[in-house]
Amino acid sequence: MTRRLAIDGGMPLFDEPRHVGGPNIVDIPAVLERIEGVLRSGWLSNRGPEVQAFEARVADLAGVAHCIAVTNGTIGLEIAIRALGMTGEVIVPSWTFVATAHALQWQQITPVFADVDPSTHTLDPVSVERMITPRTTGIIGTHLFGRPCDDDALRDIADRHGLSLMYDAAHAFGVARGGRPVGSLGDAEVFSFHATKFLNTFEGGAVVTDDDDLAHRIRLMTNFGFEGKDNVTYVGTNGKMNEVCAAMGLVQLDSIEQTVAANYERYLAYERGLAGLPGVHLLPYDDDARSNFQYVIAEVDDAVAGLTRDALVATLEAENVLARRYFHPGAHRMEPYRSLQPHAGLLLPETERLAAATLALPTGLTMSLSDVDGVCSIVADAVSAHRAIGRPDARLTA
Ligand code: T4K
Repeated sequence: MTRRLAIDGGMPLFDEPRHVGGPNIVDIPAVLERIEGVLRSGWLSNRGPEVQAFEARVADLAGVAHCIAVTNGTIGLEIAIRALGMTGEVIVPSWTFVATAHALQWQQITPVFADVDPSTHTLDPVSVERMITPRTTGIIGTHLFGRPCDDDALRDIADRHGLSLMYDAAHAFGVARGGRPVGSLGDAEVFSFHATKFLNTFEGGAVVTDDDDLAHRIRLMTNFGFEGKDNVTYVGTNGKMNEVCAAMGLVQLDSIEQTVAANYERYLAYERGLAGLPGVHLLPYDDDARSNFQYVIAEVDDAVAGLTRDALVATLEAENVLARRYFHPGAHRMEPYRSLQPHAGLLLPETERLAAATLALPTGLTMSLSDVDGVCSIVADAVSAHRAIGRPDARLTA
């Protein structure tokens, strides 16, 4: 017997909101202790011992020689783009968080949007190659939702056309592709350690690379261009991570295996709970890739499910489940790109389709397994209620 959904006047299944992006924090006492040590040390910023230790561990996990810890992923993208000498046009997905495109536009570089492969939600190499013009200087792929880009194909394109290849790895810390850790794939890669990410340092990020000269430039740019106490050799900004964030990161690094295990358990619970549901399926994880399982992404085929993605999100919201329509409507439909490139969508059929069909479901340490079961039951009830009526948006328009 189907429960009366909250959107139809029933009681919400959850009293308190269940969020996408709830922070993963395994050991709060250890965080507090380490932060107290920083506060007592008298050294709070400017690449102190915590940042240096954090950088060494991130570089090691990413399988690269250099890590430069930064204030957030967006600053990391901006600095890496500049340090790589990208100008003119750079090819990026539209199917990503808008920061990927903004990091280019912010420095008067045109983001040219390429389409994605729907099986991974990452750049489609065929579409990338089509977008290359004489003004193209680089490619930035996003390892979206922790799914690594097709690095072999993108590297081949970049090499043949003499382009820089960089990755927005905001979602992919701890991920590996065919045994190679994310971080070691592009000329440079950028992690985000925002509160909502797999590894969080409150706010934070890192640029990682194997290239000694590039790392040197990035480090200078992150600290106003200072090379020594009063010697400025480069135009720079202030992108430095502080000691408290690094302390948080160091404690969090100790528990990444636990976080992966918890995420994986929740992913499997969603897989079980949604199995066989008509028109709703999860974006699978590639068996060949090591993952952090940080994102549970569902796609709704409204013709089969009997309800649209938006109707499902509204149904969940009424039950206090705050799923997100990441990354609707696609960067090309956000300003300033919508005005500057009004026809971009014509070449992005998969992006347009995914933008209408995809939602992120709450997972991570703030969600219990029974919470996950509850979310699955709401989805199942919503699908059966809508299929019974046969009108995809019935409850939104009622
Ligand atoms: N590239 C990609 C592919 C990215 O996804 C991001 C960031 C970046 C680059 C840039 O990295 P950073 O510069 O941020 O380091 C959030 C985050 O602010 C953003 O970091 C993240 N991507 C993006 C996917 O999500 P919003 O606008 O969705 O944030 P908000 O406030 O709506 O929160 C998202 C969810 O998380 C909500 O359900 C509430 C929950 N939440 C959030 C915070 C801050 C918590 O439960 N606790 C918290 O402390 O952008």
